[in-house]
Formats: sequence, structure tokens, C-alpha cells
Amino acid sequence: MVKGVYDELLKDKPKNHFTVGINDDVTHTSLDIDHDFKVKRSTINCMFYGLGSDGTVGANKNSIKIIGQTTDNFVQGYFVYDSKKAGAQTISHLRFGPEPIYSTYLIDKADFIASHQFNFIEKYNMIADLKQGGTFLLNSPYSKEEIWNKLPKKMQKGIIKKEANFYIIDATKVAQEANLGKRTNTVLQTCFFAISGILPKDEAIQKIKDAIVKSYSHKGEKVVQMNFNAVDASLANLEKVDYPKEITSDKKLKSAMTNAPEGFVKEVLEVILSGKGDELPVSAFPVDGTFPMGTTQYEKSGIADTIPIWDDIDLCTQCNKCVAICPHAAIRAKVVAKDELYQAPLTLKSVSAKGRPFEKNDVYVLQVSPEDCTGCDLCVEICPAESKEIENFKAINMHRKLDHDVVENKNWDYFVELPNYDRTELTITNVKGAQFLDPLFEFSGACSGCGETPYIKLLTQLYGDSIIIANATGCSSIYGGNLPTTPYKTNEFGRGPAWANSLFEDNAEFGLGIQLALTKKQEIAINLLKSLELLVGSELVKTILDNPEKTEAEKKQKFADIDKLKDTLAIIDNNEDANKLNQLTEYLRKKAVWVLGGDGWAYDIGYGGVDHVLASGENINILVMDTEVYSNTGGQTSKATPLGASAKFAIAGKRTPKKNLALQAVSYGNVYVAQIAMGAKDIQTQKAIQEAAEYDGPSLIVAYSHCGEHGYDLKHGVTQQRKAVETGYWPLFRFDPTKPKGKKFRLDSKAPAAPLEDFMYNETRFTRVVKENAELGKELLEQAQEQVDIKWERLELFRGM
Ligand SMILES: Cc1ncc(C[n+]2csc(CCOP(=O)(O)OP(=O)(O)O)c2C)c(N)n1
Ligand code: SF4
Ligand code: SF4
Ligand code: SF4
Repeated sequence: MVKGVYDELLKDKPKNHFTVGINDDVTHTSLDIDHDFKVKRSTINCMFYGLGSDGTVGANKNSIKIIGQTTDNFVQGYFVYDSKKAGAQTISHLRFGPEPIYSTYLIDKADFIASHQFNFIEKYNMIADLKQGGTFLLNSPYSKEEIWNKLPKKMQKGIIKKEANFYIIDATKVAQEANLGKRTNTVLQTCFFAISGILPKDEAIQKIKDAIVKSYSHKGEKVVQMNFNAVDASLANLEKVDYPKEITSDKKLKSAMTNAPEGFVKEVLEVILSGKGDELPVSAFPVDGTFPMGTTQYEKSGIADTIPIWDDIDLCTQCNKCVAICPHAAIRAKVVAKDELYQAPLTLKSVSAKGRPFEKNDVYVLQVSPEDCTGCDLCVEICPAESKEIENFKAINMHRKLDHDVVENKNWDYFVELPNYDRTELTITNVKGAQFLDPLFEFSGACSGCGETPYIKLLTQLYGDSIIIANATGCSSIYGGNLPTTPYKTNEFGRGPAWANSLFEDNAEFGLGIQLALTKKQEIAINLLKSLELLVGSELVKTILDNPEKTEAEKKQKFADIDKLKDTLAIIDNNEDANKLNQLTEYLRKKAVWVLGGDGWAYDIGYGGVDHVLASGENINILVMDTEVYSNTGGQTSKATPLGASAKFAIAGKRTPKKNLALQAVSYGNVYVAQIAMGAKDIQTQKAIQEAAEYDGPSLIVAYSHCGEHGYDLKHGVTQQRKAVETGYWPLFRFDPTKPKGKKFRLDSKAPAAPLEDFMYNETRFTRVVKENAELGKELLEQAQEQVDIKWERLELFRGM
């Protein structure tokens, strides 16, 4: 994936040229701008370590523009990062100077190095690439007095040896105080301009302010002033560290993975993760291309500044809503017998478990994994348990990770080893019960606060050991199968989802092919079993064939019977059918194909295939995670983009209404269809997934998925989903062809109770249009409201079906 468009530069400076280079697994984007200027001093080389989606790359591209367009310097930018949505390291290599730049791109001797993430000091010895007397800038929550002892030994050694100029800034705090939320870019960019020596400090600061005026003046004087304040506060808070000339630390650098098992994970995956994949021989890779599952658990990217803490165990209702909404499966609940905690850390909290089927001695434990949490806040936002006495205090609340990680990491280590509750005993038709099920999709590289991943996680909790996923290209294929690590995993019995990604344009057909092969194999297996009845025993054959596998107990029984069958087959000699059946026993189980993807795939590029699958009558399920744009490629318009939204290719506001994919599918009459929004009504989401899975025919679920492309802090994703439903923007419904006439179509949300703008105007994708052209914005809002009203009237008619 190549990020960054430089048309602007080309337009303004016809002499400039730029190049873009792509490597297969790592993306390198380069930009060279040459000017005819006299030599004043030598080139300055700078490296910036950031985290995918933290804004470091964007800020550096902006720095290049500022220096390239407004000074005499030649500039070059080269960016290295993988295709993860968030959580992966990015390194920006920038050069600035009065001479033309002919060198190769990656820098290994830098005059200036910045770490925009504090926790990087634990994993990367960034000082190794610093020149003698160079400058190191660290985003640090610690003061200049405290920081030295927090550094690993290797870094201290490097800083002393290289006589580095060592600066720190608490960019997170400065940004928050300047009302910039989590956006630390302006702060860190200001520090870079102030101390890198590329331009005289005052001139550099003036240029940043000029750039702020250029970027934000259309948003009003207040926003410009807010950013000016951030610049001033950055300079006031930037501190030079007067470090001792002696090593005081014995901390070692952490390896790229935590607790990676010996063998392939350690010898190959960890090497790739530590950035040394190019050193591996081809022979290190599996010949069939398969990779082990569940390896994201060793990454521990630790990107959160704040994590949820279960502050009030008595206030907590044990509803498990926080667990359900977590995009990264980083907060989990278990119920265990009290005795299981006898060796637990004293800090591990537990409370008597409420509700059925729990017994008197059972305790409920809610635990976060600090190093897997991304700090998105969604779990706290959705928590319904608010204190009546203390304002803004819930059963769980966000706290500074630094104050809790040591304790909570220990708690998590103990928690993960606790047994899962027997799924045959749980009531998994409600949200609480289902959230005790082990997620077989965890710690993916999706953006912090992603609205897509909770749906996939729930699907794996309910059906993970018996589904085959055909995944369209899009965000879900990137966070779902972004090597070297995989978020899909197996359960305690070694069973998990099978997953494969095909092309963007043919995923539904790909899934249909898998389904047809599956049906055929099931047919063959059943026929073989019947033909071997005399050898296997008619009772076992009957038990296997008659088991409907509807309940968890029946599914468990099926596994046990198949094990019995395998044992029996193993002792039958010289029988070709027995040998064949031995290889096909897993097809005696109920399995389901789930076809997954985004709206760009389902509404647009893969629509022909989706329609074909729906029309096929086959027993296959389609889950569309509708972000209303092509998210993976940066927010291009799809046919799911709503009227009035600004998206790439419709920047001024989309003039045509969103296609109603769900109702189109309803028109077939034999397709199970649901429109869902987990943040608004989680139980309806769960029912829809369970009904679709049960339905013997094609099913389509369209799932509202909030996304960073909508332009707001995703911690409000849940609130926005609720507003989408309340305003009638996203009605919830289910259409079940198996229900009697008059009851097939169920509206699961109420008639619109608030104006559409209550939803729309919290999101930049809509407000941008109004800011650019107030009159057009008003017109589009009116049209969009009319669309909502018409849509609702139409749905009311469906009610009688
Ligand atoms: C035929 C084809 N066109 C374009 C692309 C580039 N591409 C990859 S993912 C993607 C966007 C996917 O958007 P969507 O289906 O909405 O899923 P999301 O990323 O929003 O989850 C595009 C355009 C491609 N892989 N194949
Ligand atoms: S803050 Fe976000 S990532 Fe962390 S536990 Fe809560 S929902 Fe999960
Ligand atoms: S959402 Fe709140 S009340 Fe519900 S389980 Fe989580 S912490 Fe407890
Ligand atoms: S759907 Fe949006 S929020 Fe989720 S990973 Fe993709 S871009 Fe990020």
C-alpha cells in the first residue's frame, strides 16, 4: 500500500520530481524534490520512529512540504512501514540540505532521531544509527530528572558514547492540554523544527505557523489558535536532558515477540517482526504457504497510553458489553470456581458470579491485557454501570497505563491460564453468555477503535471451530492475514476457523466454490459411512447421522462420536472405503462458509458475485462490514457512501443516495437478511448472526461499522451507532423466510426519534461539506433527511410480509 499523494508539489514546482517505490512486503514511498540553489551547508539526515496511524508519517510528509516549498533546501523523504492498520512501527527517513541529494534512501547515520512513541525504547536501540554529537528526541511521560533511569542499558551506553543531545517532551500531555486530543503531530513536529538545526529556530517556528494557517484557516480562527497554542506549549515543554556520564541501568532491550515458542515462531516470525526478514533464507519458509495460527498473541505491541481498569467490581453488572465491543479482544471475562484463584496474584480482582448457570462458589473475573489493548476507550464508553455518587465514574474507567501495567500484566498472565467455562452449560443466546466463549480472533492489526472487528470476533466465539472464511480484500484481509502474524487461532481442542483471502472482485464466487466443494465432500463422507455400517456399527452411524448439531451439547457429542469412528476405522484393515472415510471424517460435521468483506467489495466491485451467491440458493453466509467507503485504501466513495458525505471521488459531498443492499436481497424472498449495528443493539446483532447460521439457504448480514475514515475519535463509535439508529439513518431489521407470513420481516429499531443532523454533524465526513459550502450542505442534509423518511415508510410496509 502506498500512502501519500504529491500532486500538489508537482503542481507548484514544475522542476520537482518524485519517485515511489514499492517492495512486496514492506512499503517504501520516496519523494525527491530538486531545486537550483547554492550550497550553504551539508545535508541533514533525520529518522523518525512512529506507530502506524499515529500521524508520524503524515507529519513528516508535511515537514517535507514546508521545507521543500518554502526554503532553498533540497528534500527527500522515504517511508518504511508494513500494511497493518495500526500497531506496527513506521520509520520515516528524511534528508534536507542545500546540495542535490543523490544518496540511497534509507539512513544509517542520522543527525537527528526522534521516537514518537515512548515504549519503543524498550524494543529498539534507535541510538545505534545516531551520528557522533547527534540529537535524540523522545516523547516521554517522564520528567528530565526521571527519564535517564527508565532507559535500557544499551541506550544509555549509546547516548553517552555518542555525546548525544538528548531532548524530551511529554507530547501526549501537551496535546491534551492544547485540546488536540491524542493528536501529538503538531507538538512533535514543532520540537523537530526547533532543535534539528535545519532552519534557524525562529524562522522554523514561523513556517510551522504559516502552515497551520494554510491547513486550518477554513476551520475557523479558533482551530488555528488552538494549534498556535500547541506550538507555543511545545516549545515551553521541550527539555534538554542533562544526563550523567555513567550507566545506571541494567535493563535489557525486549525482543520483538514476548514468550514466542521455540521453532518456526521464534526462528522465522520473530526475525521478520524485528525487521530482519531479508536475512532469512527462502528455505526458512513453509513450502505450502501455511502459517501457524494465533501468533498475534506474541506481538504485545503495547501501544496504549491509557487502559481500562475494573475499578468497581460491585458496580459492575457483569453484562460483558465491554468484552463484546472490544475490537482487539483485549478485555475478557471468565467465570471460574473460586478455588482456581488460590495461587492468583493478590491484585487479581474477582466477584461472586451473577446469574445462571453459575454456582455459589463461582467467581466472575474481568481482565484487560495492557500490552494488547490499544487504548480506544470503547469498552468504557459502552459500560452501562455508572456511579450515582461519583461523576464520570463507571465500573471500568481509563487510567494511565504506566501506573497499572506491571500489576495488570501479571494479572493477565494468570487470567489467560484460567479454564474457560464449559460452553455446553452457558446460555449463549444472550450477549453475556456468548462473551464467555473464547474468541478465536484476537489482537489483530486493525485500527484502534475499529468498528469491523467486533463482528468477526463474535462470529468466531459462536462458530469458530466449524467455519471456513472466504475473505475479500480490504481492511479485513489486512488485519485478518497480515503476515508474519495471524489473529485467527484455535481453541483449547486445537480447532479453529479456516481462513483464506481471494481477490477483491471474486470473493463471493470464491466462497461459493468452497461451499460447493464442502457439500460434495460431506455427501461423499455420509455415503461412505453408510456403506461401512456393518463394519462400524449401526448405532454409531445412526448417532452421527441423526445429530442435528444445533446445541453446544450436540456439537460436543458429534466430536466425541467422530473420535470414536476414527478409532474404529483405524483398526479396519485393507478396506479402501475405510481409508477414504478416515480422511474425510471432519466432513461428517456441520460446517459453514462465511464470506466476509467490506462495502467496496459487496456493493461495488464484487457485487455481481454477491448477487450470484444470493440467487444460488446454497447454504452460505455473507457478512458485509459496511464502513460506507473503501477504508483500506483511504476512504474512496462506494455505492454504500451516503448522500451528503464527503469521500474521495466525492469530496464536495455525494449527491446520490446509498444503495440499499439489504432490501435488494430481501426482494429475493428466499434469502435471510439482517441489517445490524452492534454498538446500538448488541443482542440484535447476535440474534442475526445466529439466525443466519441456522438458516438453510443463503444469508446476508449488513453490519454498520464505524471507521476512522468517518472523521471523529472512535471512542464515540458506540454513541454514533446509537444515533445512527435513533435518527433512522441505520434501521435495524431481520428478514427470515422461514417465519410464517406476516412475521417474516421484523423491524428491530423504533421510528426515527431525532433529526438526522444529530447523527451526521458529529462526523467530519458530513461537516466538511457544510464548511466548504454551507448552502450545499443544507440542501444535501434536507435531501438526506427526505431519504431517511422515505426509507422508513418503505420499511413500515415490509412489516406485513
Ligand atoms: C480489483 C481490485 N481493485 C482495487 C483493489 C485495491 N483495494 C484493495 S482493498 C480496497 C478497498 C476495500 O474496501 P472495502 O471493500 O469497502 O473494505 P474495507 O477496507 O472498507 O473494509 C481496494 C480498492 C484491489 N485489491 N483489487
Ligand atoms: S480500550 Fe479498547 S482495546 Fe483496550 S480493552 Fe477497551 S475496548 Fe479493548
Ligand atoms: S460493561 Fe461495565 S458493567 Fe458490563 S461487564 Fe463491563 S465493566 Fe461490568
Ligand atoms: S475499517 Fe476503518 S477503523 Fe477498521 S481497520 Fe479499516 S480503516 Fe481502520
